[in-house]
Amino acid sequence: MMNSNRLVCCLLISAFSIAVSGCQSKGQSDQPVKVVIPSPSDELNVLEGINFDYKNAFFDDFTNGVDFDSWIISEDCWGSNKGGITVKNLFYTDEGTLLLRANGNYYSGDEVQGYGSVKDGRCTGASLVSKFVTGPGRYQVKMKPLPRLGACTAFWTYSNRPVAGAENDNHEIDIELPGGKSEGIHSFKYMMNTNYVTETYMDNTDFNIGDMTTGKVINLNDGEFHTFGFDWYTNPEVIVYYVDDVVTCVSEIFIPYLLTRIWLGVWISVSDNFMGAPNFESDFMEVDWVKYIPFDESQPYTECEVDEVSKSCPREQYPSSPVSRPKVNKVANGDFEYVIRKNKQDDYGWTYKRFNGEHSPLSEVCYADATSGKDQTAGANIKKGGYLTTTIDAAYEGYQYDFSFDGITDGDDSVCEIVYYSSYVPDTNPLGNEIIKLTKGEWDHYVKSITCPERCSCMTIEFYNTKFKNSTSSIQIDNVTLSRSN
Ligand SMILES: [Ca+2]
Repeated sequence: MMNSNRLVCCLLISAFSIAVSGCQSKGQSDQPVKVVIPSPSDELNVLEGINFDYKNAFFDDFTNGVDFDSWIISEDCWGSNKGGITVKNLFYTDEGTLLLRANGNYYSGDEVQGYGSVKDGRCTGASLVSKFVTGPGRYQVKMKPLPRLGACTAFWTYSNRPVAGAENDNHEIDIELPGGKSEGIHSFKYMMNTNYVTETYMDNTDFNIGDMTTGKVINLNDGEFHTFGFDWYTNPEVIVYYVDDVVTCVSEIFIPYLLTRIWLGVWISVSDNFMGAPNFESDFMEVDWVKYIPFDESQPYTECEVDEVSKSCPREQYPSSPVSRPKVNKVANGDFEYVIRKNKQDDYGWTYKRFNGEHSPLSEVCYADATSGKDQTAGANIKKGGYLTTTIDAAYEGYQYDFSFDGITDGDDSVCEIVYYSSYVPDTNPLGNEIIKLTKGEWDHYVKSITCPERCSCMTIEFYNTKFKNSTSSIQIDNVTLSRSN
């Protein structure tokens, strides 16, 4: 970024607020007005001499779900995507928020089908596109990004115009999470800000918000709502990206100028290099509101036919009743019932292994079956030399979880071990661990409160017998749950 300090300074000089009644309409537009912004109070100033066009502002807090007149719900699959996006992953809550679900690699349900190369509902997400068109202005979303690696939580503009004999004009302004790719990792300490004017000319910043000078560690999947946004100017040509009151990027190159639309959603790329591997079952992006306030006529743009989507959802399929916000189990397939639905134990989140030196077949020392769980449901077995493990990513310092499982053992050396790592996926240098000892006897329900230690980025949950290949103990495990409690 060149000359960014000057702009950051003038943008952060002071907080100010503007009363709607004091604003004059600047020009006419056919953009619909859903709700007049009641009392905008913006932390970030606008460039001097440029005014907001409040008359054509748009605000949606999704109180009654997704408004058919404002939003297209996309049923689609773009690029060389994996599973695409569908209304079946879209919900609104009785608390007035929108929930956009992504199903990761370990989704084992059958209520969602994909549109891309993966058809069984894995690697699917959800997305909205504005029916109205937009231009230069302030774009904001208050949301909780989907808190796991591998799913791209995004808020963006998109307009793609064919050009004879050349690359398309691909005009985009993107906020995407998680970031970290520039450091060779995937992390919610980073977010990506990218603007394009063709399919290759773009300016990308992978901003490390975890390094903020406040000294406070910030992770953008912390379970709190954050306000993400960008101010898109065309005169002067500049885009200012921010989260809450922190400017994350000031771009002065490859600034879009085409009329566009607002997009938001969560989706899974064909490449794990982009956002990491989606190694989770299902989780949610949650949106409180979306705001768009155009700038006045001082900010020119080029009219064009603005792309919509290849396939959209009919009105009768829009979500019609609210749901309660679900408590997400961060452990994929913790009840093991997938082994019945899928008739296999691998590929759905649990790893069944043997310690070094154990030569009995895996099928004898660590396996799942249809009847080894609680109440003769599906469950897992761990005997001498075997160990069962699963990984939870994007679990950062200070995150608290309620952890529980059902277990039974006939021995005195059976444990559950939780291991913490500073790397974004488990490596050979754990930060520390905690052990839960199982008690010999009947089925027991084990409960533990977990707090991720300093520098934590992920953890594993493991079940095994500590006498290893000399153990005579037999463990059965079921109903493993891990949910955020702070
Ligand atoms: Ca079970």
